[in-house]
Amino acid sequence: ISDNYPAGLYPLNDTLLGKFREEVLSGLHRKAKRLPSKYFYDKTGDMLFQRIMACPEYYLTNCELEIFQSKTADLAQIITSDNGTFDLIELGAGDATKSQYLLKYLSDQKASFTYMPIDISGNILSVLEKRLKDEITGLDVTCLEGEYFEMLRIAAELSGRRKIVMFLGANIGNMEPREAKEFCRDLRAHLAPGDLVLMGVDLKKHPKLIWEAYNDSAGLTSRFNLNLLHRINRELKGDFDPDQFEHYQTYDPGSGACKSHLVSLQDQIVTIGDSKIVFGRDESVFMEISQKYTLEEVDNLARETGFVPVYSCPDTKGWFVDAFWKA
Ligand code: AVI
Repeated sequence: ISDNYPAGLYPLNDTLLGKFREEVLSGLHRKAKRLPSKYFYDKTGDMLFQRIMACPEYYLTNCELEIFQSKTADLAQIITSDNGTFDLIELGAGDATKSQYLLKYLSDQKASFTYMPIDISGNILSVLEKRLKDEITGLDVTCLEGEYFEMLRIAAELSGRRKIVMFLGANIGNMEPREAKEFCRDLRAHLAPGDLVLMGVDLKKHPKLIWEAYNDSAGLTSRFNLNLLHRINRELKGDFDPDQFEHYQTYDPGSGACKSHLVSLQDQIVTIGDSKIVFGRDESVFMEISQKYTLEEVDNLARETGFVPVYSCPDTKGWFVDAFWKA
């Protein structure tokens, strides 16, 4: 994930474009073809993701919003429980839709802290900084533009206080469980004993609800996936015919793996730059994992990666959790 980049960074610079090409081609040359979902987020992808978050089937955003709006005092209490000063760091802050409620509450309580949003897009950060400063008087904001872990190192140097690191929105779910573990271990290595993590995780629930969240009736998730083919055509000189691919979603209630695929509707050869890729009819390309966990599995993930789970804050339906882990 450290070389991941969040929504809003486009067009890609030459280095990132080279990486994009390399990852797309190596994924499509594998026996079981795959494409990296981190590239979903170009301008159209960002817009589609905003629309997904607002669509009736995609419950995740509302569940986490409910936690931040109605359990603000609980969250704030854990953060301020040791009476010391702290800094609040958010990985991939985006527009801080959820965390702003916590920031406002802590600010109103006269807590002394700096909010440090980390994002690779300076543009997003400057918009965020202006908005928060306008809406929350006296809020101390230090934006950190760059890779998550590199910026976390800088945050630690700047801060010298206890760090509260938020990683919200079920972003951890877009990593395979093995990658998620590696990410959490890396995160732990960047923290000091006593620091806290607030991790937003989508929970296992009735399989139909999960499946429908990724098969919305307006077809937005399908467009979100197919948009990557359009992006490859535009940025990597490809000639995909997106009409010849169909979105196919699976959810395995046992493992909690919710996976999206694109299925080739015919035998076809696609050119990307100088490379030719052969697709058989019905062959699928694995696009994205949105891993779901039980509360117990969330606690286990914490323990296996060097944290102590301290407090779980689920929404009222029990569909989503924001969990505090202590380093
Ligand atoms: C960003 N991420 C947590 C979303 C998810 O639920 O996995 C991305 C997404 N993919 C399809 N719909 C939403």
